[in-house]
Amino acid sequence: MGLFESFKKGLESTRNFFSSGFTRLAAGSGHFDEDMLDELEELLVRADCGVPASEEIIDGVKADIKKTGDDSQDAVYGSVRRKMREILGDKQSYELVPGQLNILLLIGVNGTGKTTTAGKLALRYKKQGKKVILAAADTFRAAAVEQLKAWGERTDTTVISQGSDGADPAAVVFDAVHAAVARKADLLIIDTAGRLHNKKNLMDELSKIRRIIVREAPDASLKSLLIIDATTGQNAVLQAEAFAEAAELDYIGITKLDGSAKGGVAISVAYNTGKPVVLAGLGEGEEDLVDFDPDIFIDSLTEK
Ligand SMILES: Nc1nc2c(ncn2[C@@H]2O[C@H](COP(=O)(O)OP(=O)(O)OP(=O)(O)O)[C@@H](O)[C@H]2O)c(=O)[nH]1
Ligand SMILES: [Mg+2]
Repeated sequence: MGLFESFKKGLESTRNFFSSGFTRLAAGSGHFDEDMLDELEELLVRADCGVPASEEIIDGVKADIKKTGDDSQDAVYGSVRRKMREILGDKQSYELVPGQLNILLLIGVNGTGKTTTAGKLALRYKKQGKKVILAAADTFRAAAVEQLKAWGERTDTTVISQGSDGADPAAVVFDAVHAAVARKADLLIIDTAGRLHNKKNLMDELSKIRRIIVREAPDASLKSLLIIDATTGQNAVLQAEAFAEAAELDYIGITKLDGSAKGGVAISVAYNTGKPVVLAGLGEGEEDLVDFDPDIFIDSLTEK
């Protein structure tokens, strides 16, 4: 399946929700007055674009109408799409820096899809002929190491772990960084815990992990990727804001866009954190991870 088809399929529920709502709104006169624009804003909020981003989109629509005098259904739809595109920004991707060790730290609350994304990314880069190592730094949950090891087997990737539960994540990261340097790996992917006793513990642990990476591999290209779960809607946005504030955050990946009617979350999260969305999870399978493309996303979210 091509990228566009994958996105279209993944975002079907959101698209149906949004475009049928839009069509219903416009059905009467085919033109938008103030009240209808308010209703359109509400529709955007309900598609999980978030209040601030939805407001900005509708302000943009109003400014366009003022400028052109065109409040027709087509013109309004075009304005909405353009404003969404502006909020998402230009396409950005996670790229490996060639000829050096790249370290990708996967962070996010429990159940969002970190381990699955780690496995999918391992497969992607193995297929490109890269030397990849996975680090099982989620030592909080009993089955976490086993889950990552299963991905290691499936993708034929070395997994660095410290067998027993309750091992120190920082010690796993220390070992993994040394292994990655010694083996001249292209990419070390670090899977971290999503749940600790409280948020402060989680953030402290992430800081500790970062300190160790920077100390042990100062020349590596270190990036962090926050994984959020689209199905949790505005909760995912709140999480992203918290991580953007407390942990150094480079990129965002959104999982479970398949089947979620909350696809607008991508717009909300980009608006509220100012960080680029680079990856989209469109299913549980090992191939169901794609680079996030704002143009394709908007074409999939809205019916052209
Ligand atoms: N439908 C769908 N399911 C996904 C996607 N990504 C992950 N999942 C599923 O979500 C569930 C949780 O994924 P994990 O990768 O274990 O999440 P995690 O963030 O590592 O969770 P913790 O280790 O508990 O913090 C699993 O059942 C995955 O198969 C996706 O893009 N689409
Ligand atoms: Mg996990």
